[in-house]
Formats: sequence, C-alpha cells, structure tokens
Amino acid sequence: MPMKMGFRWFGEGNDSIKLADIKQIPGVSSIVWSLHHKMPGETWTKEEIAKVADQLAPYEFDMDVVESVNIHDDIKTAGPGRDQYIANYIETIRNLSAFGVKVICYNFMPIFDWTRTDLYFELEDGSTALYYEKAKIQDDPKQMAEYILSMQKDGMTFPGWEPGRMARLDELFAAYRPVSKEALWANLIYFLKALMPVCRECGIKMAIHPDDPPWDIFGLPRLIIDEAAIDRLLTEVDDPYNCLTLCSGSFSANPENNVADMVRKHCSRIAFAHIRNVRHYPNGDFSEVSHRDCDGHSGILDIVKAYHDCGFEGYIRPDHGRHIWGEQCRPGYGLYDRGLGIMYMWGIWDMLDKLKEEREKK
Ligand SMILES: [Mn+2]
Repeated sequence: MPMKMGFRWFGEGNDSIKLADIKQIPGVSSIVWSLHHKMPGETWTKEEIAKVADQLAPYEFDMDVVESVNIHDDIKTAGPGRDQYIANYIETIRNLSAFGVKVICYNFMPIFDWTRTDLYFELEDGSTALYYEKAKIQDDPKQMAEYILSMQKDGMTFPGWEPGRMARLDELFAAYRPVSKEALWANLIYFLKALMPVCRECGIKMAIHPDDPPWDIFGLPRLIIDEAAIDRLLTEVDDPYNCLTLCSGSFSANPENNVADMVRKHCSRIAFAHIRNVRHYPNGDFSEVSHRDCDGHSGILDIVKAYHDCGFEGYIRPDHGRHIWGEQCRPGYGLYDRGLGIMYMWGIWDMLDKLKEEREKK
C-alpha cells in the first residue's frame, strides 16, 4: 500500500475550488475536510458530517482525514469549561468514526493559529506567496490580527482566526497570562490522555500539527517546535493513537530543524504529512515557495525519500501553494500550485518505486 494523497478543501460555499477540479489531479483519493462554521468546543453532529459525506460520495473521495477540529481555549488554559469541552470533543470523535474518519489533525497553539505578515508576497517570477517578516511580530498582536482578518473575503473565514475570538484578544491574552509553557504542556497531556481510550475504540488517530512558525510569538508559549518536543509528546502519551501531522513547512521555518530526520525517527507515529517548501532569508524572515526542492530550503527530496524509505502508508497532502496564473483563491490554497506540488511528489515517489522494483529484480 502506498501513501494516500489528499487535498485540503474548505467546503461548498467556502472554497472557490470544485470537487470536480480536484478529481482531475492525478492520484488524489482523500479530501481533507472540516466543518469550518463550527466554533472551537462545539460538538460536530452526525447530520452535519453526513452533508459533507454526501458531497464527496459522487466523486469517490474518502473523508478519512479531518483537519481543524479546533480546541477550545478552556482546554488549553485549564479554564472552567475544560471537562465539558473535552466531553464535546469525545462526542465529535464518536460521530466522526461513524463516517469512517481515521485521522484528526489539530493543533495546540495559544490564541493564534498559523501566523504570517504578508499573504501576497511577490516572488521573483511574479507569483505571490505567504511571507513571515520577523521584525513585524514583536509587539502589537492586534495589528497582525487586523491584517489577517482584513484578508478574509466573501464570507470565507480562516481556520483558527475566528473573528469572534479575535474580537476578544484582550480577554484571551489575560486568560493565557498565567499559563506557562509547562502548564500548557500539562494541559495538552491531560487532553490527550482523556481522549486516548475513545480514539482506540473508534480507530481514530489524533495527529497534532506543529506550531507555525515554531517559536514563541507575542510572549505566548508554543510547544510543538522541534525534535525534543516531538519526543516529549510521543513519550508522555505513548499510544499508537497519539500521532503527528508532520508539517515540513512549519518545522523547517526554523533552519535548525531537520524534517527528514524527524520522518526517519518517527515514521510509525506520523499519521498525516504536510509537504511544503520554505525559503529562509538571513534576517530570519521566510517565504513560502514552490514544492520544487531547489526553490527553497526545506529539503523536499530528502523528506519525500525518507517517507518512501520507511514505507509510509499514511495520508499526505501538499500544504500551502503559491498564487499563480491569476488564480483568485484562499491564501495558500489555490488549485494550480498545489496541483503542481502533487505532481512533483508523485514524480519523486513513482521514481523511487521504480528504482526499488529494479533493485529487487536483481
Ligand atoms: Mn501544515
């Protein structure tokens, strides 16, 4: 069994891309989906999940991977609603399992999800991509939040950037003020330990996405940032259902992280792989670039080879792409560049398969 190729889709009315278009990208079998209208902490009902299942069925896509079942702030801060929100999460897991879901991708970032300072940074070929300017992420989180929210057009919202939550930034920062990095770790472990028995029963893996970028911002602690953090997470909850969404772009935003090494070390605990290429600038800024290895510094060839070498059978998807050929789309989530990314990955993978076959014949 080879890896399973997925494509993130934000749902009908919430994405400019049609399922029929995704169907024409070679080798895509999974739609990585979500219920983006749900607030963190709300239970996902079977009726709501069934609607998505009905949309995917005519195209024979599976719905095995859900991305963004977001975690309520009370779970992250050990606030008063923590146990109730964990109970809701467990109910969501049970409801998802009724539809064959196998992997939940989530993250444990405090207040802000993925963070960038420019969503349309122009690259030398005229395409645009997401960009992170280190100097801009120093003091004013509101300015950054306003910029990100101003980019949400046509009623589309960004996961993790719910306008309702962003309107309460002062309150959220106050809630997180007493939460040290160690306390945040304890809250993550508490959450996972509560979920594991249900995950085992339902056959659903919890696959944490690393913090993006992998360092503290605005004085908020961020946990899943490097190899040591992965070791800690997988050891403290040593359960085959406690897994990773290994995002190559998020980790490699820090040049010290070697993603291919992480793959080799933890392959059996990687349920879901995000493949994305990042280019570093000497001052610590980074931009996203095409998936082609030589366009950035993530080491895409090494990473994909590491997955192939360890016989990876999990789910994989291209992560953010550039905006090319005039496409109007969600930032980072156009059809064209992600389609190119998939073909690049298949190119590497198929060639590695062929070389392996030839070696075995000898
Ligand atoms: Mn990612």
